[in-house]
Amino acid sequence: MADEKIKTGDLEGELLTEERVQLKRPDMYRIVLLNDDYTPREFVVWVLVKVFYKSMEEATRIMLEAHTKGKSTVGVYTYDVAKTKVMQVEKLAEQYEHPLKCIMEVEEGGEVE
Ligand code: TYC
Repeated sequence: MADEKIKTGDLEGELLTEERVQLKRPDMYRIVLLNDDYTPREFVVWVLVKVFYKSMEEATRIMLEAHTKGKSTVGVYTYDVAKTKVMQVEKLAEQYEHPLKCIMEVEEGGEVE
């Protein structure tokens, strides 16, 4: 299914070239929330609800995982969505003067089967 057959150069029925193109899923970006010693827990939960549309329960779970393990996955998004959300977190953190950080990690899109 991934192998798209492309026929090119059909010249008077004599020349027929076949080319196979391997399709690749788009790269996706994992947003990872990083722990720090200063950002209040309630602020982290509030950001996760506002920016990532998490429920209070899920936001609390993610915040606690970052708090205890050092980091936690918030979600996996397309590049533009991930970039926008990271910038929104940066802006809110700066506005409220907290050192809260999240990072983007690329998840390479594999070949389509
Ligand atoms: N460790 C912070 C505190 O004790 C809370 C916190 C949790 C900060 C998760 C960042 O990603 C984070 N106030």
